[in-house]
Amino acid sequence: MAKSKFEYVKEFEVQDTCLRNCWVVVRVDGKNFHRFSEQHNFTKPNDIRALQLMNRCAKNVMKELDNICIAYGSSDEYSFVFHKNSNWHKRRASKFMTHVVSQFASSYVFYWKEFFSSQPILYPPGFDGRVVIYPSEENLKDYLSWRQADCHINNMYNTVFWALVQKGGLTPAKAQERLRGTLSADKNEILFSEFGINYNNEPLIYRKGSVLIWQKVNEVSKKTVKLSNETEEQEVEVSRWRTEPVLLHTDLIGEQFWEEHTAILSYR
Ligand code: DGT
Ligand code: MG
Ligand code: MG
Ligand code: MG
Ligand code: MG
Repeated sequence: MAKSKFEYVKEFEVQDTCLRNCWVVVRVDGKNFHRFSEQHNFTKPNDIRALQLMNRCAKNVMKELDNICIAYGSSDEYSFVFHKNSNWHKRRASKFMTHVVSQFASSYVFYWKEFFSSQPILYPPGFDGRVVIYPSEENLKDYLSWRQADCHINNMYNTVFWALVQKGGLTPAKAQERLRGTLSADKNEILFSEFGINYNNEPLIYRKGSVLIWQKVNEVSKKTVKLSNETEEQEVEVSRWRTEPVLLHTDLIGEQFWEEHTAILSYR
């Protein structure tokens, strides 16, 4: 086919191929969720509906896009890991990033009502996205450990902070002052001695964040069949194995998780 004289503009597109044989991480993060969470009356410090909605969106991203082997989320962010052998969209960074962020954002609005039945969504939320490539498994595991350590530090701080404000009657400024310079052990102690809260008994989803990995799940459904030697139809249960994103709230830090789930990073 003859080319138009405008064809040359295509040459202005730049290459943004992610280096081969590297893990590609796309992280999305809610835009100004400080405001979004206030306006939509998220409970503090954790709103279970908001976290479950994030997990629902991430599940959709994993199912709609190719080659995501693990995802990790907490607060208003989610990280998606594309397998190092992925050749999806010729490994173009812009494709990885824009597909993840748009699929995530539309899912957030699409699934909102399933989790916030009595709270209408007041304006369209936005998400930013970034791509980071990690050349070794160690780097990738350290990346995920970093996000989980961040989840832990923030959650512990927020749990004590809001206990001091909501149960202890402190102003936010006073609570902040009280916590300045405190270590993890001090925060545990405040929670336990002043509020009777054992931090280790707080829900895992808050303390560890959420992990999504592919696992075989047995799906049982009912089917009506006509048996060959009978005229009447009969309802039978059929089960089949399907690979689905499965949600875990577990430690990624340390080797145990990776030893128990070797399939995540193995060749596919
Ligand atoms: P950004 O990301 O720079 O556009 O700005 P933000 O405001 O999204 O800041 P970020 O991402 O560092 O912090 C997340 C905000 O989202 C933080 O203000 C707390 C809020 N948030 C996330 N999850 C929850 C929740 O479960 N409950 C409440 N109350 N707030 C939450
Ligand atoms: Mg931010
Ligand atoms: Mg944010
Ligand atoms: Mg954030
Ligand atoms: Mg097209």
